Amino acid sequence: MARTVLTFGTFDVFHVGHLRVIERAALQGDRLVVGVSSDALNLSKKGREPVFSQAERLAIVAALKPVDEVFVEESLELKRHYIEQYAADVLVMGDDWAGRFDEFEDICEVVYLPRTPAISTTALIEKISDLA
Ligand code: C2G
Repeated sequence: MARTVLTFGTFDVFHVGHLRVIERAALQGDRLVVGVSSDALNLSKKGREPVFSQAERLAIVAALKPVDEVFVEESLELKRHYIEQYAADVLVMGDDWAGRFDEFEDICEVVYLPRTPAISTTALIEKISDLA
């Protein structure tokens, strides 16, 4: 039986930290499904519009070699629903979310991977603004 891995993220201003977590998530199984957070979810969570729209962020993530399927994550509260919908065997998240999804251990494995140090969308936006 193929082992399905599910991960989530905004993946705005896509950078190597995003790539590394997706590559490592894929190694946890045979099929990688990625939930990309919607523009509305991003606005409510972070108080600002993402730089790239959800359609652009979805297109970038879908084009990556380790990614088999993408969908729009509409709400943080729907994790259990998405795990069931995609029949995920493993939920993978960066360790900035450590402990936050342990409640799903009744239906799948939950793995937190270390973040890639010293890179973030926020830091990139600041760096690019300084160059402008
Ligand atoms: N990440 C990483 N290293 C970085 C930056 C990000 O490993 N230097 C990982 C995060 O831990 C996360 C993924 O990349 O697993 C996506 O990061 P974000 O786009 O910041 O995602 P976030 O806004 O946390 O959205 O349902 C949860 C949300 O959709 C997650």
